[in-house]
Amino acid sequence: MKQEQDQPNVGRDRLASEELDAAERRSVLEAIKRFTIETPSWGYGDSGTRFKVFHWPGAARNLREKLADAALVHRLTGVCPRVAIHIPWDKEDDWEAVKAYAAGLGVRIGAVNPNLFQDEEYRFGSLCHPDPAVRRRAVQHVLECIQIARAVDSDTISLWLADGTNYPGQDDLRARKHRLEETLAEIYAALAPGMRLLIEYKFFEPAFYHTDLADWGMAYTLARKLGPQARVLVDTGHHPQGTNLAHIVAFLLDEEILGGFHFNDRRYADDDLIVGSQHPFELFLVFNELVAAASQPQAPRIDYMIDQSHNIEPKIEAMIQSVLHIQSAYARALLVDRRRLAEAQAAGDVLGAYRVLRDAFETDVRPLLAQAREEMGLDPDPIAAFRRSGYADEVARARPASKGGASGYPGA
Ligand code: PSV
Ligand code: MN
Ligand code: MN
Repeated sequence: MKQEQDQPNVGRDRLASEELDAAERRSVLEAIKRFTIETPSWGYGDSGTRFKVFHWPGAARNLREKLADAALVHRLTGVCPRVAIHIPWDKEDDWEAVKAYAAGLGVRIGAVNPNLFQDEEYRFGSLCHPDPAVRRRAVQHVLECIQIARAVDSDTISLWLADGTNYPGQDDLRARKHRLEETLAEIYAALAPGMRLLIEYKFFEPAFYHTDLADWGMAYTLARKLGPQARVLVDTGHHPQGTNLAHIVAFLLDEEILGGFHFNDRRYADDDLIVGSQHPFELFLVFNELVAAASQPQAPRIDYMIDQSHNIEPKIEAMIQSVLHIQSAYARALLVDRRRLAEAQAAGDVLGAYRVLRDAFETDVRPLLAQAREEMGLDPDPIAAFRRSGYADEVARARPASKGGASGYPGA
């Protein structure tokens, strides 16, 4: 087999002039500028673990404050124009006014997430509950979220279920599946034309014997049965240890059923730590699959959302840091030399192919990202700009601590 001859052990810097011509560099820069990330309202409020919710001085206490913080993240990064909301955490009476308020700040509402886990009635589940009256309540809540989405001009309902059981025999697993199919069909039928239903899965927590929507295969099956407006959402923290995320992403992309992401990182379980902070190479490999699929003629719509609830760290800065990590993984994936990769793959050059990925991963993309920001009229260093802005002190003064303000799952 042909081994690569011209690869010095020092690796190849993809940003070096002889590696990347001006047109390629320009197209990478433009892609970085176009790539947007949705931030979660619940990431701006106080949240914590089941042991303690630490108050962060100035943490947002209501939807308007969350939108204001999210708008700042957008102003500093230029790529976060949408904010996901959770209902009823973010419930308001006048959605027209919320829409106008958000627009005035330069952002808009993105995915609407129904809470199907916080009511007493949901002890044994929501859409899968054995009691039809509880299932009705859960369906009604999602239908209300569809109305809210319409009112704020959002086209996305993002559904995660806490449903499951804790003990063998607690409920009939197939009956629960049938109930879920029935309730989801009713929800799907109520979607507005063009609206998307993103189905998120998680293999454990808060239920521990079984979770009704445990993995991508179950989400895939339900989405396929429902129809083209249903898609699978991959939350990067919702898999057993050792799962190959890039493979799942490639598979779902190829089946044209991937609809979106909830980004976060973890070391043990659904830790909701800053995306890319623990496993940056894994995040890069996920983006490598996304970039490879984006060059296909029918590039799918994928919504890139952050789903993190910061416990001990400053919330706005953590959000900006998360955005920077995602951008850096994306930029590196854009730099993968796909021609050389294909050649190495065809030649059976296992380590040559690996090094093509590694070269992109090890390229320092910070100057490229700084250039993209400067071209967008932004400070090249959003963290420094945030720290200089005085916003953190300002909100710490203006927002006295509120008990049990915005909380995030779990345990808040
Ligand atoms: C559940 O763990 C989850 O990932 C869902 O996406 C919820 O919407 C979110 O966390 C709430 O924090
Ligand atoms: Mn999630
Ligand atoms: Mn989660």
